[in-house]
Amino acid sequence: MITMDDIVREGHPVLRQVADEVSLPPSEEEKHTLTEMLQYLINSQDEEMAEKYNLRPGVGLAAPQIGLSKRMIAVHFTDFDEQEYSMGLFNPKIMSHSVEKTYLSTGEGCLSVDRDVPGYVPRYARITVKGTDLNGNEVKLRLKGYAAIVFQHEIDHLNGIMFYDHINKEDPFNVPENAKPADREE
Ligand code: 4LI
Ligand code: NI
Repeated sequence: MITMDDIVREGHPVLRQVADEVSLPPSEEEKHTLTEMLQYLINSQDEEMAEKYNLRPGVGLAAPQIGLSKRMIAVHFTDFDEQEYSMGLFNPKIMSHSVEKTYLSTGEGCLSVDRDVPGYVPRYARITVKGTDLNGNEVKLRLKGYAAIVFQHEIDHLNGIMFYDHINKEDPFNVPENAKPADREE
């Protein structure tokens, strides 16, 4: 079982590496690891499990965050419009994106970052993502709002990018051009 002890924190070089493509079909070990990543997210959102094992809640996790430089991400959340996303993806790729941007008015957090980094993180408002799921099926997702933000945050990890790299250094709460808040109350 993955716990916070397995989560690599900022400063570790793996978080700045461009992760390797997973050669398809993925190995049983790769599928097992991605399943465990997804299970971490599920456990972290379960109050009893989170308390018992000291899990910080998350909705997304990328393989570099457990020290593995491979293009694998897991997500587990319900979007504003009640759409559920609970999946592992190998080699996720943003095929296209909107010009319009969005951001969380609350800012973003990351399991690999043990501090609050205030500011708006500009993200594309709409993206199309392709990847391969845990069953080996190719999937194509059209995402907007919160879902688009979560996938972009996780895919960034595969390219060595941290959420705060996107925050305006001079004016962290400057509303990005072309942007509307994605907002969600939690
Ligand atoms: C408990 C049980 C307020 C502050 C609101 C908590 C179940 C921030 C938001 C959760 C913020 C769940 C989240 C992310 C933010 C903030 C991630 C709480 C878990 C909200 C997820 C990857 C950015 C994703 C919305 C500095 C660990 N997650 N909140 N950002 N939730 N969660 N991110 N922002 N301000 N990070 O962090 O999983 S994309 Cl579900
Ligand atoms: Ni992160």
